[in-house]
Amino acid sequence: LSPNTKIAGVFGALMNRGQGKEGVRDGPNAIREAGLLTLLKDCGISFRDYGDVEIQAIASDDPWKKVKYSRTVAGGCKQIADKVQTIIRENGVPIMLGGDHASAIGSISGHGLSQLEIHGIKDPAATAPLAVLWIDAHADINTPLTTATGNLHGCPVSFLLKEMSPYIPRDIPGFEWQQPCLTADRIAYIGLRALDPDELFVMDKLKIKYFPMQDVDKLGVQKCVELALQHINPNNDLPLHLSFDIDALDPSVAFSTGTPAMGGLTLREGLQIVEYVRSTGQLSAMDLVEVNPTLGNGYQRAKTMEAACAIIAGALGKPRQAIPYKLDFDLPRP
Ligand code: B3U
Ligand code: MN
Ligand code: MN
Repeated sequence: LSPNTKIAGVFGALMNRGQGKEGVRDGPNAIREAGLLTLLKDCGISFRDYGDVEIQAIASDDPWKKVKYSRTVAGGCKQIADKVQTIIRENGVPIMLGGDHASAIGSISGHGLSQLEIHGIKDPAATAPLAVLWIDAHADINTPLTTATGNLHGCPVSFLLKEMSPYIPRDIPGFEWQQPCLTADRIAYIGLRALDPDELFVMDKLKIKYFPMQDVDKLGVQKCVELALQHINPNNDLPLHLSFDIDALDPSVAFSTGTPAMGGLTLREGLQIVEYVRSTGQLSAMDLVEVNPTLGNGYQRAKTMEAACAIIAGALGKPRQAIPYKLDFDLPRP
């Protein structure tokens, strides 16, 4: 939160129709119950809780080809985009608690529209001055025509990229409001390890920068995040959107998520990423998604919530060694 006047605008996105496990709508409140807001407060991080974006279930929402619940997901994403714009207008840094990752169509579209507004760009189809760092086991770049599962949480990036618009059907119900706001050189990934072959094809074709787990092992996570940000934000002058899928973390620390994938980031690597992002001073919005408190046992649930809170707090400036001491603090004297 670079300019001191900005405060974190936390909100829940109760999106659960981008995939099949409905309990992900309980993610935001589980993260709050695990003490996120107290943790931020103890660290001196100013925030406001903007409450939840409820997703209206559309009664007749039959599949469009394979794609499930497009009207419900698209309508929810529109509400999320509006919420993000409101928070940014109030000089906040939106922190979206998810909810499944389809919600990022909303948060990033809203962030893009806000940046156009800030720069006085009238054309809503213009490319937004914005860079996106996507931390995930998955690339979420399937199209409505390539998705094998029909789950929209596996598709958000294809909706957001200009280069992908020829491959996105215009008649997919509900998405009439949505326009791609990013180019492929403004997004990078870290943590990948469970891509579909079509996704890898698209990423290579569009020359998207990505650091799968092999690269994290070879280069170290610090180098990966430096190179990723250098690529998407070479002058460090663009606002950054950090989209963090909790399944990027290894299931040993974040089991309570719909599609865990073995061999993921340690919590330390996750923290190193968000702390580096924070150090750029450019963090302008963040998603922490795919937390599903109905999955796993009590221990796994508690670990996942703790990890989610730590990742958010780290991105907002919580130092790892201790919560900060007050400037007027002194040791008690006998
Ligand atoms: N690529 C698969 C699986 C998946 C994507 N995102 C998650 N899982 N979390 C799909 O459904 O498109
Ligand atoms: Mn994801
Ligand atoms: Mn994922």
